[in-house]
Amino acid sequence: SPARTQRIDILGIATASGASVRGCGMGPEALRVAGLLEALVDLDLAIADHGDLRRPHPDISTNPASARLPDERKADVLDLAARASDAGLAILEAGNFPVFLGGDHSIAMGTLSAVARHCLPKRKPVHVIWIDAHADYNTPETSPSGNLHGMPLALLCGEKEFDDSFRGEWLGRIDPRNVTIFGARSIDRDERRLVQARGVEVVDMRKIDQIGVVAAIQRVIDKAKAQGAHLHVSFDVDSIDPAIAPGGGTLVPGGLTYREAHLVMEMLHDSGVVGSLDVVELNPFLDHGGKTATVMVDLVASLFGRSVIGEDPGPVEFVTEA
Ligand code: B3U
Ligand code: MN
Ligand code: MN
Repeated sequence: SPARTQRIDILGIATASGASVRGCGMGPEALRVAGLLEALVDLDLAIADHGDLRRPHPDISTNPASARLPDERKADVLDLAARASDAGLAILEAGNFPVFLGGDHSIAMGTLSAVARHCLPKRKPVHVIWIDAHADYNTPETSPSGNLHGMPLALLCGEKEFDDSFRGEWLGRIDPRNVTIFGARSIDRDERRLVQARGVEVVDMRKIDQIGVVAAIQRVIDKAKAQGAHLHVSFDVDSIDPAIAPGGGTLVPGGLTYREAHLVMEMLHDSGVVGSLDVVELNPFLDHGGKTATVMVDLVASLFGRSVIGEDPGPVEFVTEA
């Protein structure tokens, strides 16, 4: 998606404080070890690595003895979100393309608020494609787990059930009608009611099976293009089938295949509307010898234009439903 001259700026947010399973705080480093930077250099892209944001104390991801209380974990999440928001905004204002490496999915509070702070004053709408097995649209009321990585979209979309302690740049920054959850197969009962009431588009696995991944992703692209929007891609590794991507803490069977996931990234690249990316929930401790990290590196390369033969196969023709 980015113009050839646009630099890609990598920022890790090394935390698992929004999750209950330890390990995804190691995600950014695993993605680097798996060759993320080399893959982008290979595509002749300019890159800068800003390193990782982290809390000064041991994260729950690295030190069982420090397993933190819910209030402390919440403080971690909010602090990192605020810092990711400012750092992300600086990257965008410099004209660069931010790639945010999680960390658990709570980091999207910060990353998407950065995108909103950059785009909305310029009257550029923000669209979000949330590629995930889950909807991450719980509130403290609806959440069965209390884990904040299940709540970032609800906060960003301005749900009212968050008390004042959750205030920050993220609150209500995103219009729920500009959000598509893609690849969903596990949504909690009350969470589903909220998503439906707010007009969030949910492309669940059944829909992908029925209409096909090409039509499903093309609809998202068409919607974003029609509005001249900045499209933010928030990619949770658990969207992919666990057989291919075992390195996650909340796996759900029946996910995207390797080929579906790549086609999604290739079509998003060709659309030219993607302006920012999260790669979240990679848990190197649960991964099988870097298998999931490697898949994610390849998927990011596809989003930035890697192709087998270097030729666009041409326009896709199909009939969409009204
Ligand atoms: N919806 C459940 C499960 C979950 C959401 N996101 C992840 N897991 N990674 C919850 O806890 O909110
Ligand atoms: Mn998620
Ligand atoms: Mn998920």
